[in-house]
Amino acid sequence: MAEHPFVTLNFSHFDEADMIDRAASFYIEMKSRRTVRDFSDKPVPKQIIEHCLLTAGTSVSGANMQPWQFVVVGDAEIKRQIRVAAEQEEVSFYADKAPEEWLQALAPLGTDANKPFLEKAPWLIAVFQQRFGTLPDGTKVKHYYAPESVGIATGVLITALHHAGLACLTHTPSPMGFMNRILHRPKTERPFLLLVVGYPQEGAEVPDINKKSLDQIATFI
Ligand code: IYR
Repeated sequence: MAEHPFVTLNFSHFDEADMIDRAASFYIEMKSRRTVRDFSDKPVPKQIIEHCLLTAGTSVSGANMQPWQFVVVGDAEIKRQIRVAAEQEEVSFYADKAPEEWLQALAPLGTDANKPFLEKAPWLIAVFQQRFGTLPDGTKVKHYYAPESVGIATGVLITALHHAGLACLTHTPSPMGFMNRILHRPKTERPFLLLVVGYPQEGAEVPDINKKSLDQIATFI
């Protein structure tokens, strides 16, 4: 057996007409995703979250190092601690740290330092980026393209959650060092973001904002 074995690729081919339909209907499905800030406290089965995390784990990563760690919080007391710590950072962000230009950019979203969803939503998923990995023999290995890899995996996770029928919010309190402390993660893991996951509150409202057109986001040459 070769030292680094290869296996035959398992790839699904479709008719071109089917591919066009699949691409267009997936666009329609994803176009309905909105960032939600008003969550219901309705429980979400853990099994759904587990499958969405497995999907995130299929993501591409530098040298297949898979430099991510997802800490899923359903415990009310830990959620409370996260809310307290996040709101503390947010108060100083909105009152002192954020430049006027940033506050103006956020104005259409209607955000402020108050983050009740961190306690109300059934699940918080804290995403960590691992700077280093450890081989089975204990050797430390560098993770290549870790921020890119974790960003891609988080995008896949958000897509999987939406596909499963859940809403989420990408929350990025800054700085996020408290996540290591509260969730007992080592210093070698850098908090990447906090995903708030659940169902929207009945009658939830979202800002009336649009996505850029294809012409604005892509150029064919
Ligand atoms: N982290 C803050 C501010 C914030 C920043 C960006 I960029 C957003 O898109 C939304 C909010 C907060 O969560 O309120």
